[in-house]
Amino acid sequence: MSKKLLFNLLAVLMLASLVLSACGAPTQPAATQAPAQPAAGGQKTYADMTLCYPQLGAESDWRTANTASIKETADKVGAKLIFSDAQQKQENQISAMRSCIQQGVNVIALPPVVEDGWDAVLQEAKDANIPVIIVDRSVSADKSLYVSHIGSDMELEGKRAGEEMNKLLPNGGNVLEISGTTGSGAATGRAKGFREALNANIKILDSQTGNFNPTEAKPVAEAFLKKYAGQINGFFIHNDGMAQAVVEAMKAAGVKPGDIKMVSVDGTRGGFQMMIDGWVQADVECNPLLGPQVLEMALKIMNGEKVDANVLTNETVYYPDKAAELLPTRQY
Ligand code: GYE
Repeated sequence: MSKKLLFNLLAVLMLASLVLSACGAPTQPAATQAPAQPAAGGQKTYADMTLCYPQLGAESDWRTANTASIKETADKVGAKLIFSDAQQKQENQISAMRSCIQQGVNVIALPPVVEDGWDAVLQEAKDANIPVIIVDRSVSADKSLYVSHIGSDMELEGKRAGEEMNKLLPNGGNVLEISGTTGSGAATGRAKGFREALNANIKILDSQTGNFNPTEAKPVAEAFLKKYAGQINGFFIHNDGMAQAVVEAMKAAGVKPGDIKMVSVDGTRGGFQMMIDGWVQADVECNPLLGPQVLEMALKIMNGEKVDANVLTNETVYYPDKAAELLPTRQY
């Protein structure tokens, strides 16, 4: 090294030490001052996540929107999704869950078609250390078998429907109900809440299931209109898809919009159109766009963070007066 170079190097070192002491340079080891680096195996991100979503079927616009919300959110955040469609069969959902357990997914988010019969498979997931979030409808299984439930308060929806029917039939009357899938939390809760809220002067003449499916609801509506012709003041229909089938049956039977009051559930675009056309007088909202909440909770669980045991969706009731204005803003 030349003398000049050595001199320059020393000068630089001296200057550096001067600057450091002037700034009150740390006397402690640098490591304790530096921002903590995430340790290997520390905070998980969406890129580490494989989420299993054994969807129950594709029976309604609500369901289609729910599926889209889960898929779009997983795509957006970069999580891997194992999606299946059980076509309304609980046994299909159970085998989809078993396959997810075998594949060692990080989290299972389950929208259960019915309430009962989940204990065994939930226990299997628990034994494999795979946390389960119940989404949308509820289960009757012990709460220790799953981490949380994210979805609507179905009984409250039924109560809201009952209150709307009371307002529509202030002098009482006869109503008919077409309910959702028998044994599902959505149908059971809505039926219960409706009965709790209904005024004593309103009589439920009959109630049949339409399985949340317009094709199955149509013959039920036709039979009701025939059997109870001239006696029906109101319809409580458990979702908008089935209400659309009731409208078709009413048109065919010569019933005019508003002759029979109708309260429906979901708040889909179809529901809004029926309000605009005068067939539905109140639509109780049920929000299917649960993707962001589900994915966010799944990540929290993967990181060992505490999550709420029950996360209820914030919902309202829609009426014909605002339907035309709101329809273009509806996302499902
Ligand atoms: O109301 C109906 C769907 O479980 C809340 O299922 C959901 C219900 C929804 O098919 O349209």
